[in-house]
Amino acid sequence: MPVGRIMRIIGGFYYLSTEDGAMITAAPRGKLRQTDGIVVGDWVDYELIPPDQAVIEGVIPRTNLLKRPFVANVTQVALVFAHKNPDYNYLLMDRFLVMLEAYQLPTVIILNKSDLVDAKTAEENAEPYRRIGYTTLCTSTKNGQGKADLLSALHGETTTLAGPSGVGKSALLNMAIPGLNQQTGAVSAKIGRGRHTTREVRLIPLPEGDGYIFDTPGFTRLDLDFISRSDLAGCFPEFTSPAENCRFQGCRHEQEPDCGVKAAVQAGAIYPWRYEHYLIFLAELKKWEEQKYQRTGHNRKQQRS
Ligand SMILES: Nc1nc2c(ncn2[C@@H]2O[C@H](COP(=O)(O)OP(=O)(O)OP(=O)(O)O)[C@@H](O)[C@H]2O)c(=O)[nH]1
Ligand SMILES: [Mg+2]
Ligand SMILES: [Zn+2]
Repeated sequence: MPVGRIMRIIGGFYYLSTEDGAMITAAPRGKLRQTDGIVVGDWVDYELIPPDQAVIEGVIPRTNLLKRPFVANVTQVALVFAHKNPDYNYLLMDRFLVMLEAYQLPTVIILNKSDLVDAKTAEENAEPYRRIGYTTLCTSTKNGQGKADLLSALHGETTTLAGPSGVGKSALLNMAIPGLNQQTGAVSAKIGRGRHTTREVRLIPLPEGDGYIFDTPGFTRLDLDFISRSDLAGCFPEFTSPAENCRFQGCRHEQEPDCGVKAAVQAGAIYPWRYEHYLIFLAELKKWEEQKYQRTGHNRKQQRS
């Protein structure tokens, strides 16, 4: 049976790319539809209904399935932020990074709109993340800066873009892929945020079979409620080695004495703002866990009466 890849899902229609690169529309077999089990990025078995339609018979087991963005079979994530317009926001950036670390996929950071800041500011924005160990590119779709770096980062991978609305994800794809014409939308001057121009996930093949890339809708709100408090420190890669010096196993690097992470902050080996962001997320998770506990406790009481 032939195998194809799901490139878009629009209004219940599945757009499938065949082995020879043709695009056909497909419908899932009844029982597949019920399980709601087809995601952009899936490889599927299909039966061709000539000339250009297909019935999807089954989904080939995925290597992974991300929730936000909602995509399947990814090999790396490119996190896109803008140096300016919308304002560069370290806290939101770290929030995204924590989510991506939890996915355990290689992550590249792209700081776009370099044309809107001077070279020194761009470098100051990128430097900390390079030091932490992330490959960090500075790009501009207005003057072509970083295009070669971007292409080499995408080479051979199935990359998903992630990031807030309005940072230039779709514009970057238009820069990377000749002839592509993804819609882009101006950032609102009034609220300083993107307008959610990209509405659905789309998988796009790179030229010459060089890989794939997902364009995704931006999101600005991101709750980390799917991470447990004990896993949070593991989402800050630079905490790992200092945490080996903590006196207590399971140290949360909060109030505990003889904490290796706090010592590393004091010694200047961990950026104080990264540690502050860790504490902010930790407090949020605590609140989530308490709320969840109260809800389940409440349900139990209701059941008893
Ligand atoms: N100055 C400048 N503007 C850019 C650059 N890249 C994109 N833009 C502009 O930023 C705005 C948003 O770009 P989009 O590509 O639509 O942003 P997006 O991240 O795809 O946004 P959503 O689809 O809403 O998630 C558009 O007006 C682009 O023209 C850049 O490098 N420099
Ligand atoms: Mg877009
Ligand atoms: Zn500690």
